[in-house]
Amino acid sequence: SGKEIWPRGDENVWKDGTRAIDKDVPDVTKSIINHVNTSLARQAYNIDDMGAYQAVALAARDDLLINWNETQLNYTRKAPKRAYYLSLEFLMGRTLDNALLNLGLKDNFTQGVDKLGFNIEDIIDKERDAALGNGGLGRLAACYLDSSASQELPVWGYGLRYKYGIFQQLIAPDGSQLEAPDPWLEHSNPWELPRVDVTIDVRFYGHAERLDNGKAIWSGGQEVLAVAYDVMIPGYHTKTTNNLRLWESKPKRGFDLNSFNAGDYEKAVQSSNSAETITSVLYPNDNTMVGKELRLKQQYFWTAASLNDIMRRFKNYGKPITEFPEYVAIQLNDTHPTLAIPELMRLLVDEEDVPWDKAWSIVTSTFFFTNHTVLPEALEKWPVPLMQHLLPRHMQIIFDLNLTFLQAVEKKFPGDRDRLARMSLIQEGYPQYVRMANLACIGSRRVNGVAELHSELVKTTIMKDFVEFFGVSKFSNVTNGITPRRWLDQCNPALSTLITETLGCTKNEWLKDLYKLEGLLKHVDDPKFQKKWAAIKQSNKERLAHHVEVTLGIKINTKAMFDVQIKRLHEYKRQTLNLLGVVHRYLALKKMTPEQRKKINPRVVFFAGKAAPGYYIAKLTIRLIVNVARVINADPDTKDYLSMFFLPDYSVTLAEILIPASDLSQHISTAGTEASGTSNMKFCLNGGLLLGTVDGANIEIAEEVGDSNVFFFGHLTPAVEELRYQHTYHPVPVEEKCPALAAVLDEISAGRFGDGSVYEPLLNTIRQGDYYLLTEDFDSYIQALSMVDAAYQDRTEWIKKSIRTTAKMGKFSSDRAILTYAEEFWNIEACKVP
Ligand code: T68
Repeated sequence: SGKEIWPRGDENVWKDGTRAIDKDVPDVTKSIINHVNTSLARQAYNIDDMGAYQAVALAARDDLLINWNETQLNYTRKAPKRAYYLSLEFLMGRTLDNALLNLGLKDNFTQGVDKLGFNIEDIIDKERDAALGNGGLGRLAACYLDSSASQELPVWGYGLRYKYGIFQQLIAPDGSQLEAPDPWLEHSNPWELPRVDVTIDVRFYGHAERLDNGKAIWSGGQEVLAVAYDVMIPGYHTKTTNNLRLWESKPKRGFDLNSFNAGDYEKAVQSSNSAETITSVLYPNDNTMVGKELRLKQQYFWTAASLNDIMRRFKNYGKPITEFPEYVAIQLNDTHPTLAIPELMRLLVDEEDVPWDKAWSIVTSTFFFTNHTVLPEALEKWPVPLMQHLLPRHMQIIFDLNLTFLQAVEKKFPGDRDRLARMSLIQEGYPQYVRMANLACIGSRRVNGVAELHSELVKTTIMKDFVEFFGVSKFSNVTNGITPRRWLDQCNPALSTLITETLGCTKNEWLKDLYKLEGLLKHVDDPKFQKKWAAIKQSNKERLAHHVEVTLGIKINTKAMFDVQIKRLHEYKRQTLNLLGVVHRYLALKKMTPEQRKKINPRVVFFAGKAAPGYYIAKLTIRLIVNVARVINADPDTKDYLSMFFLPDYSVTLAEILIPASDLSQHISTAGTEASGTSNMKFCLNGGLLLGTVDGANIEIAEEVGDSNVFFFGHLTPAVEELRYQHTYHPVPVEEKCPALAAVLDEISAGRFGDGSVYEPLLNTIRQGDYYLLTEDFDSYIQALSMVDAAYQDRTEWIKKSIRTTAKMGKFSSDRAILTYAEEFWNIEACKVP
């Protein structure tokens, strides 16, 4: 297999011209100056930090591109099996620092930039985050791309090039969240490569006319153009530089010339506007389904463009279509790309003339499906009338698949009508709905959850019937991971250096085999090592305090314990529990004498996170956090012992400052609701201790570090269902169930933190129904917080716990996770660039 590819003209001239250079410092400065002069048309006397950032980025990009080209050529030549990661979200954050570290050029660039009169950290700080994601799901996709490239795996990402990423969060004077657009492409983006020659036609609406043998012709409607933008994904210390292809929507034929010529200019641009709208904005919801037509359009636009592109590349291999699954594996990141399943059926049956049953066997050998949540409100379902209108051919295919599938279910479980109704791809009613998880499941070779507990819950709840039908071996677990390059080496360089010195291997070695961190264990009891460890944490806390002082104008006591909860605002994540815990602590402090207070260890509690713009209770939670913080931080009796901050506009970049600075982080979802969590891993990797419920990946973290190094509290998953039943059918007032919590709620209602009536809807979620069981977990939460306090008193013991925690994080490298996908699901191998 594989292809011989020859250049035009003299091969040696070509080779010579494209030879990659290991840039030394003079090469770096030359390259930067060249970009200042030519790409930016500026000169030494009129270049500012922003201009310098652009020139430095272009200089780094040159190296990425040479590697990227070689990598892609190598894939074309060797024609390996490839995997594609389809995700509507890639939460990349900044690129420059990561690119320089991966290229091994950070030191030379630091020196070069210095010679030109700039500071590398200031330049790095000019870059805007690429925030094309909401939270964990999108950041996971970004970590997986880093690991794929670092492990030299032939993996491409496919997503959308949103013009606006996740909204910017502002805090209004009354404390509530305001949203502003995120026009991240305003200053041009050096990390993307427009591929105006790579385009795909995508059809919407129109009609589908059935022919013989299950085939059909889909015609009419609207055609939109998908244009490719390629983003380079460098591996760590390897030539392999993979591709993330993002699609932008464009009108197919400029504007409508007929209307234009008739003088109706407005109508002439209307269709072009509606085409461009498709990729204009990322939907800002996390763990909830919002059934908007434009969102479904995004999903189809992206899956159709990606699949056509994949098919075209496969055809270049020159293999028979039946071998498609031997060369292509496609991972579906949640149900968002599920339309890829009927789309591949359409391509095979309608366009490639493959018989229906053969097509289905190709499809079900190609796709793999990752589920990220068992929350009912997040499970995607689309109204049949909407899908019929937008995608008439796909609706036919789904109905046809459903018929055959239900016949097979009936055969295996004769007469079980309830089972048929549950398993059907269609939920009956007015209107009917298409159940995307059911479709993703039957169309995929394997289905996986993202942590052990979550994968068990997938099998026993939402996919129970499917386990009984397909057998349990179709369902498995791949615990999430994080890239230690960004989440340790890049965000915590001092700790990275100390680890390298201590382990006695190169940085490259432990960053690519994170289990090597266990080597730190022999140094746990070494006082000199402990001191260095503690000093790094301290300086990271000072860096955070400095950042808060510069951005918010507030001074922070860096001797206090830094206690951090940063994640999307969601009732199931229970930021409210944390907040109410802080109020409880505040009230207790107020009751103490000054002498008693002096014995208390000061604590600073940080919150950050965005709320979906339409999520009323989540937004109210932010407002209450901000207003409680104002009162607490201004109280002269207590402010030396307790303060609290809500840091606006949480982002990957803010996380990179917060995570290395945390002594303690909170992951306190109601048991059974957080599929995995990944920031828990990031905090622990940076030596922060974990306070959490027995949920998601917290459980596996505790298994690794040992129960004595984490703080667990709260009810376990099996109890949750029964407790909810009790709350619904035999409710007990909060005053009886949990007096300590009732007292806190009463203080808020009484107006201690501003007009209490504003917060009644939030407080009532606890007083009535209490779906997320705060009243059940509050007492044990407060108890866990006291244990944290006690543990922090013995600082040496705390530092030892911190070292042990980092040392046991090997399992949570995204390299381990991606290699599991590669070996157990995709059946692909590393494809090294010679
Ligand atoms: C998260 N899910 C899980 N969803 O909540 C988290 N949802 O436990 C897990 O660690 C992470 O995925 C990675 O597996 C999300 O982040 C979304 O962002 C989302 C976006 C759109 C629609 C639904």
